[in-house]
Amino acid sequence: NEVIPLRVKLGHSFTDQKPGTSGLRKSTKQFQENHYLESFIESIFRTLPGVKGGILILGGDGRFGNRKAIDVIIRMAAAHGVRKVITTVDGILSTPAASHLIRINNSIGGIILSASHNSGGKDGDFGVKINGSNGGPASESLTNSIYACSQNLKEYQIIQNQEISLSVPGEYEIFSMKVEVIDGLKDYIDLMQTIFDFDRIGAFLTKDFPIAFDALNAVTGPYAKKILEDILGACKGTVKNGVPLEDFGGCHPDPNLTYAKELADALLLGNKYFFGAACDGDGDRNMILGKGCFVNPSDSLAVLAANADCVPAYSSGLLGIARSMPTSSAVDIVAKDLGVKCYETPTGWKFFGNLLDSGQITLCGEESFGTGSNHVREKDGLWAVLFWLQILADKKCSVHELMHRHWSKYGRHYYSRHDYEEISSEIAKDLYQRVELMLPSLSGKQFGRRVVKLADNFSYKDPIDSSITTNQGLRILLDDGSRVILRLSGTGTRGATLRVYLESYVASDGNLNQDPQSALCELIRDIDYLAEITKRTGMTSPTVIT
Ligand code: VG1
Ligand code: CO
Repeated sequence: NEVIPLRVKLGHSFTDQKPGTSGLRKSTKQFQENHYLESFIESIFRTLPGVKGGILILGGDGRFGNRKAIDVIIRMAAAHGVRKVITTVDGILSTPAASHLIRINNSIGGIILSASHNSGGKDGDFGVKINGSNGGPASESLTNSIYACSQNLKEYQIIQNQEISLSVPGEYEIFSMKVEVIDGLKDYIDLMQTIFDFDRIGAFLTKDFPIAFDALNAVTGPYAKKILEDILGACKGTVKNGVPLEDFGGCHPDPNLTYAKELADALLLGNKYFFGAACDGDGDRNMILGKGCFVNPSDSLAVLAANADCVPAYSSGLLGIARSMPTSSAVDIVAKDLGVKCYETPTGWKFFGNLLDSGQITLCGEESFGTGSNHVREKDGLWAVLFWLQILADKKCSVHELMHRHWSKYGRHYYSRHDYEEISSEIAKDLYQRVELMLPSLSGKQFGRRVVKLADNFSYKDPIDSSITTNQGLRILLDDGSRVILRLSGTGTRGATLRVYLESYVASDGNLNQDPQSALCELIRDIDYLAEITKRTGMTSPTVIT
């Protein structure tokens, strides 16, 4: 078995390898183009600090291309002098579990193969996410350097070798680099047991509290089966669609009311379950449902913060909280009540990293079904599910009751996000730029029956390293505390996606029982008028409402 390091010449450099909100995401077909993956990986290995002699964590969500990419990356890592690659059985590794492995193995970082909530398979998407040594998504400056490297890349280095087997745990050596294949579930599950009181959750689950968890044929299936069914004792069959499939069974692994419809129907229309949850492709997002009740992700963050004392790991209090800018201000009121600081960051988990690392915050979250804490440096779907179950086991009430108690204490932030997907990039750009140009003149002007207090393009100064990130979304803040925000997605792969975030607050003595879409109907109408969404896109309604 002769091992030969090769320098492979690229016919041309790839100029489109710019990572978005979360890694490089492209169609699977694009990634199948000759040398496309290798070009990006080479750029990572030339840019990431500590590659020579370092330890690298590697795995993915099991989508089509996962296995092959792991093979290529192992051989390229060997060629670049990496000391050890730690990967997992069948290459299955959720994003939060990868973050944990990076942290406990003193590694230089990790490569996670996933396009997250985007569909998978030959006709779907593939993606490569890069995480740094703190376990979190690479900073913008690092991904910019990787992108810059890829643009002029002429060749890459790889070891010619046979594939190593990922079917069972084991140790291998390739060109003096160690490859360790480990069980991708164990360390993560151990971590969960240090955070939550499993006995208490287990006792609650086995006593007349039937739940359903939908893994959407993606990465959380094996984790959820082990945790919920085997350890906590929830009945067999609690975990639906629990085997990771290369194409996610043709479904879209995005836990929301549109794409997790089966689960949503079971909870919102059916009578069988008291609690339901789903996670996305790579296991970092979560959707929480109660019987007849959908929990808005922004509210979920607020509820976790308000009830953190139910969880052993957080019982001594929270250091602080952070949310992304478009996330509703529901958690701000809780932070104020708890007497801790609440930070507002741009969209994307990488912006929480410095706050978590420096001990400024314990909890953080995004409106896009992402919640997490300082236990890892990624959002964590199953952790959020366990957090909810721990609260319910403690309060012994329904999700619906818990939400109502919360709103009658803090008031309710009616909130919704309207996504207009796959619009032509040009139309989206024009629409966005037009509103951006209007912003300076909006303040003091009428917005329907409200008045604009402030309108700007959000920028963020990191409180730890003072780095400044600009152009993070158009904000229209209104005189009654309502907000409308426009952003263009940084994770889509086809055309452009316009996101419209809508928020309106009703105090605790107001009407807390409205349907969010009707509570927000004026804002919906007024932003359509101002931004000419219908007129310019020809779409009379959003493609996804969350
Ligand atoms: C979206 C969400 C954002 C999230 C990102 C990655 O980004 O809005 O909140 O952090 O996806 O999530 P964008 O740019 O499309 O709005 V995941 O679970 O896809 O890694
Ligand atoms: Co994800």
